[in-house]
Amino acid sequence: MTYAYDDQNIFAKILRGEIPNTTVLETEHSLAFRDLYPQAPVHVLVIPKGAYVSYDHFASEASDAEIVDYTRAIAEVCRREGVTLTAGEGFRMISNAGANGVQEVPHLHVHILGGRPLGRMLAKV
Ligand code: DGP
Repeated sequence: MTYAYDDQNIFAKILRGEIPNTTVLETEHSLAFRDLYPQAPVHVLVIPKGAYVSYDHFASEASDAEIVDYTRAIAEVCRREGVTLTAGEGFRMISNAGANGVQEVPHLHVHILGGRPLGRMLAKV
């Protein structure tokens, strides 16, 4: 079973320069930009430039270079946004996948949220 990637998703369009974004960081294999509908004072999305749907897709099929670049990009975004434990008050990372994860955009993205206390991880439903 292979992962199906839809290259018409909104983040693929951002990567192709078809839709504008507010970039926080760009590296060889990754792009970080501000979420259009921020849910906290800091709300940055970090995506790999490769065509990966979800974190498990990326973690199983990306090259070592892509994985290192992406992981370091996340650390650099945390540093630039002032939410690290060395300089700030912490953050939450979320990566939604598929229907149960309520993923709206089918290109891997990690949300980095911070700048205020974020409450418990999951609301009771
Ligand atoms: P998720 O549910 O995890 O797939 O979250 C998708 C996020 O993407 C959501 O927080 C809103 C954000 N988003 C949707 N469209 C755009 C867009 O065109 N630009 C930016 N910057 N963010 C977007």
